[in-house]
Amino acid sequence: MTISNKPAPNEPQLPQEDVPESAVRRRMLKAFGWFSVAAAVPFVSYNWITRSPKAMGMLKPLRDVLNTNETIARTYFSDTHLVRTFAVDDAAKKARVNGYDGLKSPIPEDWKLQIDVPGKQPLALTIDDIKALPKQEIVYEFKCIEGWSQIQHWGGVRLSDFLEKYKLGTRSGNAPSPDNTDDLFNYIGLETPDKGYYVGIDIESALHPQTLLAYELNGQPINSQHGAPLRLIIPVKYGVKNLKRIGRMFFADERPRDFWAERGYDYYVGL
Ligand SMILES: Nc1nc2c(c(=O)[nH]1)N[C@H]1C(S)=C(S)[C@@H](COP(=O)(O)O)O[C@H]1N2
Ligand SMILES: [Mo]
Repeated sequence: MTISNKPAPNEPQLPQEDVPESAVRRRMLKAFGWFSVAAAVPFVSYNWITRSPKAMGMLKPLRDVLNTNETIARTYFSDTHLVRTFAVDDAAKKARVNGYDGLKSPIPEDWKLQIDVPGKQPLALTIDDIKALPKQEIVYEFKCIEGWSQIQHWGGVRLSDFLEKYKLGTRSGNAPSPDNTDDLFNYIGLETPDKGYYVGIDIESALHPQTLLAYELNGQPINSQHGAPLRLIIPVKYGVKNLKRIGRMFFADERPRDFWAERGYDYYVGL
């Protein structure tokens, strides 16, 4: 390479070969082509935004941007965003009770966790099936959007262990895997047996390592007010998402209906 081939500092960094004139012109035309594309982008996107169907009262592309913010707030299978935990002795001896929707009828005597599996027979699991999985305990600050919080001690199984064991939450029917997050449904829906209370949980928060299917409070089986026989404990969310007395679980890409979101609260309600 000779000195004369080196471009001056403020010249475009063209390849160091001999370029015939016609090729230079072609490059300039190409560059101009890209420039016009770039210049047209604002007009095209403006048209695209204003012509798109409205979704949830917002223009869809704008709503998608907001959903992307949600995505940023989530971390797939991450162990690095754990909520603060406490010693068992720090837990309130008597946990506060709040919310009776879906709990007004007696617990069905033949209670089983019903799970809809797309394209397959539904599963019906007993509490013993759930207790057969490794037990996990957590002591953390439970927070209700109404303004109170309390350190509570819950026990159960990791929802992620459960989904892995029963190969749930994926389109393929394989166990959820961090290597194939495209295979995951976007949401898990949960409802009480009488469908009086229901929540939708984004799959990332569902798979969070501190999210439990809980059957114990302070080392004792959960009582009916707190959600016997099985409830969701999801420390990365406010209390509203911690559905008591789970009757049915299902998977969906669209947001499952959500009791408090329908009444004006944020759907995501993450901490
Ligand atoms: N089935 C059911 N689950 C529910 C509710 C409810 O009304 N019904 N209330 C939610 C709210 S707002 C809170 S703060 C917590 C309270 O749980 P706790 O009663 O165990 O304290 O449950 C959540 N789960
Ligand atoms: Mo709450």
